Amino acid sequence: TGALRVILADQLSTRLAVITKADKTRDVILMAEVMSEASYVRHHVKKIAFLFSAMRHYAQALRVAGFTIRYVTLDDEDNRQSLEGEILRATEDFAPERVVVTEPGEWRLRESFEALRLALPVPFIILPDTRFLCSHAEFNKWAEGRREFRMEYFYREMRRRYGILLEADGSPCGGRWNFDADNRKPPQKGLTSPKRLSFRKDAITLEVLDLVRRRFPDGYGRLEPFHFAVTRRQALRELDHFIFHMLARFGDHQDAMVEGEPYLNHSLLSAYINAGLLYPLEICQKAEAAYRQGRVPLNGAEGFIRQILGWREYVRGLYWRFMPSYLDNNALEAREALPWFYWSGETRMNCMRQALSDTLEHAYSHHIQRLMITGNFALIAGLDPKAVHEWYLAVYADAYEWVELPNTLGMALYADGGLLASKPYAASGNYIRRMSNYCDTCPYDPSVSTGEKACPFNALYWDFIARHRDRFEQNRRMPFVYATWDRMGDDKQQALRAEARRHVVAMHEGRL
Ligand code: FAD
Ligand code: DLZ
Ligand code: SF4
Repeated sequence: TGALRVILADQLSTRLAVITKADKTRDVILMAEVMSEASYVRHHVKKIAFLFSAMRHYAQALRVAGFTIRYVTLDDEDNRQSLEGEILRATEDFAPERVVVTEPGEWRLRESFEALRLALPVPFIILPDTRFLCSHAEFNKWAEGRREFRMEYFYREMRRRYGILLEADGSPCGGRWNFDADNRKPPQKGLTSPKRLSFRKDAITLEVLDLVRRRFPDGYGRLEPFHFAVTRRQALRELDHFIFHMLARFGDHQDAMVEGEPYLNHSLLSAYINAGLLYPLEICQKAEAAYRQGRVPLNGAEGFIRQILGWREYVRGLYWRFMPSYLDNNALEAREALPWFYWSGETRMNCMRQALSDTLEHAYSHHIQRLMITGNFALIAGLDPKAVHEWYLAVYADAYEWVELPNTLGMALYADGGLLASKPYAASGNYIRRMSNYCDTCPYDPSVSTGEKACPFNALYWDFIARHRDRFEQNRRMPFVYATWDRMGDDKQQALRAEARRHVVAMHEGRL
């Protein structure tokens, strides 16, 4: 055998060198469903089913294209149930001249591949992941010597490098780089979202659903209904559906939240991009084309492109630059255990219950639910960052550590001390009332801060502000917060802080 070429579950792309450089006559492609990867956190069962079905479809397409594939299913009796074990076993069986893999997306796997290198009798070649638009070297060049790593400046460079939304003279379309000021509109009454696609489940998917049902009986989340795209062709249909029907309104309601509308105008593409079914650049180019054809306004196209060309590449750059120590950050010394309702969804707080039940049901919630509901609560209640991180890594179909960790630890929890975010995303019930309709049916009242009907976000917010005064008082982006706090006077401050402590006790006792 020539080379043993390994494809991981989130590398289902045919443009990676591990495939384009393969010799169909001599090489073997290895793909393996393994328990170690399926259980290192308590993954949502839809995430496991999506990945296994997409892997099997991808392997089938390669087989049709003439490649030799060793595909190891989870149920295979000989399966050693870890990637390292399966690479070693295939090396024993095929005696390849070398083993080739694309760099994995998580530090933990990268480390164990380094150890595997020593155990393999043949050279082990780890190739760069060229699906990303900014290489490690390019990111490090940008980051070198900077004290602050602000996404906005990184994003402008990426726009220039890829010529996205630029005028002929190189200036940004519309005269500004960022149109966020036009976005973030609260939801008007009756805001709904166009119908989403649902893909027919073929024999492969049905078999995978059966496997997941049998092997993960206590898994997190609801397995069915299962609507995911599982091939590139289907994912491309999802992309076109979004560009044609949702992108025009993406900007306006990017931050809105509506009960019973988990998707609104979001793209639902993250799971597909991250697994390799879609390429980030093709998405940005299609969004730009829709703008140039006059089908979508600039604020929608720009806001969407910024998420992919900007945020997504930027968090990946930070992850690899600061791992492995990044994982241990806990700048705000948050130590509260993760309350059980994050897993069960059983809480009286309606905003939390909606975000958590969307998550259980769909392995999805949109960015503002992740950041300003579940993330904000974790921040102001002082939940332990590692526990929160493991939760986010488990429950979303798009979750891999390279993208999840900076978003959780940096953006949502400020646990990296402001490396990523210039201010903490802490908010009281008032923000949630403005941006959603969740408060309308909640037993708590967002305008009340102490007493039986008090919205827990209020006292927790003020307690957060008070307990981190030393750190945030000088923050340029929080000018009025401490003035407001000081104006409240001693009695009110004491009452709010006592109320916050009661909320934390109630949270641990499952009464919140
Ligand atoms: P859209 O709103 O339609 O955005 C378009 C695309 O932009 C997304 O598909 C995604 O690829 C990209 N994008 C948007 N925001 C971000 C961001 N902040 N960082 C990186 N890419 C972004 N995203 C993940 O892909 N995996 C995660 O595990 C993940 N964990 C998160 C955890 C927390 C606490 C927070 C606050 C955010 C997290 N995000 C994560 C980012 C973002 O919430 C999701 O990418 C988005 O909700 C996916 O839904 P969508 O495809 O409908 O996104
Ligand atoms: C997430 C995941 C799961 C659930 N299962 C597998 C698997 O069985 N086989 C595999 O090759 N990869 C799996 N993955 C994805 C890996 O964990 C992923 O490559 C790393 O998280 C790095 O991004
Ligand atoms: Fe959430 Fe408070 Fe509104 Fe209830 S009142 S939905 S807890 S913000």
